[in-house]
Amino acid sequence: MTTTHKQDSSVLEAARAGTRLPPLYRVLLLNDDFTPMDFVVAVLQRYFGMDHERATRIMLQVHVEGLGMCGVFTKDVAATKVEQVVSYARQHQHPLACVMEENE
Ligand code: TYC
Repeated sequence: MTTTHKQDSSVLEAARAGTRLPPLYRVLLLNDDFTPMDFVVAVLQRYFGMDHERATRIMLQVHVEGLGMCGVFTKDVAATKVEQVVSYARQHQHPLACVMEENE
C-alpha cells in the first residue's frame, strides 16, 4: 500500500465522520400532583417555542399519560433546556420534573 492510498482512506473516513449526524436527545416532562397546569403550559411556550394550543395538548398528555415529549435536541441543547425548566420551576416552588434521554 502506498502512502497515497493510506491518505485517501483516512480522508474518506474523515468525510464520513463529518457527515454523521450527532446523537439526539428527547426532553421529557414528567407528571406530578402539584405543579399547576397553566404553569406547565407557560413552560412549554417559554422554553420550547410552542403556541398555547400545542402547549396545552402536551401538558394534558403529560397529565393523563404520566410523561410527554417537549422536543428532540442535540446533547448540549437538551441539557440546557432541562436545566432552564427545572431552575424556573424551583424559582416558583413547583416540583416539576424535566429529564433528557438518548433518542435511539
Ligand atoms: N398533574 C398536574 C395537576 O393536576 C398538572 C401537570 C401537568 C403537572 C404536567 C406536571 O408535567 C406536568 N395540576
